[in-house]
Amino acid sequence: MRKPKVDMGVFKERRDRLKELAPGCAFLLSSAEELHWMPYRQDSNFYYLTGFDEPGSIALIRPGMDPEYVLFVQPKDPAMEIWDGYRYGQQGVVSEFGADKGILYSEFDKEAVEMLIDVDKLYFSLGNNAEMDRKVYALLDKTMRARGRTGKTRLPIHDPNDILGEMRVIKSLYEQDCMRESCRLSAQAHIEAMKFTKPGVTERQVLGVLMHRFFQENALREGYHSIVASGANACTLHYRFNDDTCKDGDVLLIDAGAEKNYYTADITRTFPINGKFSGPQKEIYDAVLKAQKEVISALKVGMAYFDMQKVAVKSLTESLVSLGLLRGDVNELIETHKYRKYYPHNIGHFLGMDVHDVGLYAKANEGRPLEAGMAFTVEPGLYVPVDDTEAPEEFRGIGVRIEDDILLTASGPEIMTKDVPKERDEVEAICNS
Ligand SMILES: [Mn+2]
Repeated sequence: MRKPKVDMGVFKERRDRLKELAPGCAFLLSSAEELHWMPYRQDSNFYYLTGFDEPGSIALIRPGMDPEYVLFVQPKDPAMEIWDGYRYGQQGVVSEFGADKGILYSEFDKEAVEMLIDVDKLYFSLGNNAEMDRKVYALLDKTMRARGRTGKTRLPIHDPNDILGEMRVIKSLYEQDCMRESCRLSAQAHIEAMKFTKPGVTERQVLGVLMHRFFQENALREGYHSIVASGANACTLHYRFNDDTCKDGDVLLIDAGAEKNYYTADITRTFPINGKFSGPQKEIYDAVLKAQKEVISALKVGMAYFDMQKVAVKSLTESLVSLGLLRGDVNELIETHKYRKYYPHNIGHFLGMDVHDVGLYAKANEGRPLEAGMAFTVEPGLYVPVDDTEAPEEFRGIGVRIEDDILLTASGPEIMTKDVPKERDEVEAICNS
C-alpha cells in the first residue's frame, strides 16, 4: 500500500484559507491529463489544494460548506492496478488525503449537481480539457434546472488563478523550504556538470551528469526541458537538441533545474569548456554578471516588478556600447529597443510549482510591487548571433546567460541558488578541478 509522502496539513491549511478568500464559492479542479509517453505529473492547482497525484480525478472544494472537500476518483480495481499501480479509491482519499467524501469519478455528472445548487460562483479553468469542459457545461445546465425559479440563474465561471494564482505567488514557509531544497540539489548538479565538461564530451553526456545528480538527490523530475548548449547553440534561447559536441575554446550554457516536492529550481550558468574563458568571452560574461548583480542588489520589497528589467536593460546597453556591439546614445538605444538584438528576453519570471509560475506581473497596467515571499528568477543574458556581420568578429557566436533563483524577504533578496559559483575565477576553478 502507498502512503502520501507529504504532511496533509499543508493542503488543509490552503483549503482553509479559501474560507476567507472565496466564501460561498466552489472550486472545481480537474487532474492533469495522462500522456502515456511521459511520466505523470499532477496539475499544479489541483495538487496545491489536494496533494493527490492520481490521474482521472476531480476535486470539488466548497469552502465552509458540508461536505467541503470531495474527491471524485478512479475505483479500486486489482486488474487495472496490475497495469497502472496503486489507487487509493473512495475510502483511501478519505483516510489518507483528508477528503470529506470520496466518490467514483463515473458518478461525477450525477453527484456534483446537488453540491452546486447553493454555490454563488464556480472557479473552474475552461479550455484545458475538452471532455471536462463538456462535463461542466452539462453540469451547469442541470444545476440551473435544479435551482428552479429561485432567482438564482446560471452559475458564473471564474478563473481559479484569480484566487489560487495570488495564493501561490507568495510562498509559505513550507514552500520556501521546498524551493531551497530544489535549488540546493540543482546547484550541486550544475557544479558536477562543470567538473565533468571538457573538450570532446557531448551535450548529451553533460545532460546525463545533471540527471544523475537530480535523481541521486531524489528529485521527482526535471523542472523543465534542460538546455545544454555549447558554442553558438547558446544563442538559441530554447535550444532543445542537446546533441552537439563540446568544442575546445567554446563556452557551454546550461539552463537546468530539478523539481522536488512539486517545486522546481531554474538555474543557468555559462562556463568555458576547456576551463579558461577567452578574452572576448570574459568581456561578454562580465557584462552579463554585472547586470545580474545590479538587478539583485536593487531588489527590495516595494520595488516595481518591471523595474528589474529596466535595471538590466540599462546595464547591458551600456556594456554593449562599451564593447562596440552597439553604437550611439545609451538612452536612445534603450528607447528604440536596439538592445533587443543581443538581449531579446525578459529579466525573469515567477518560480514555484511551475517553472513559469502563476501570479500577475502587473495590476491595472502598473508593474506590481515586489512582496516578501515572492520567488522569481533573475536571468539576464547576451547572445551574439554567429552570422552577425555588424558585430566585432571576436564576439560572434558567444551566448551567455546567468540565472539565479531569488526568494525576496523583508530584509532583502535571498539567493537560493548561491551554491553554484558565478564569479569568473571561481567558475574556472571548478571547471579545472
Ligand atoms: Mn528561467
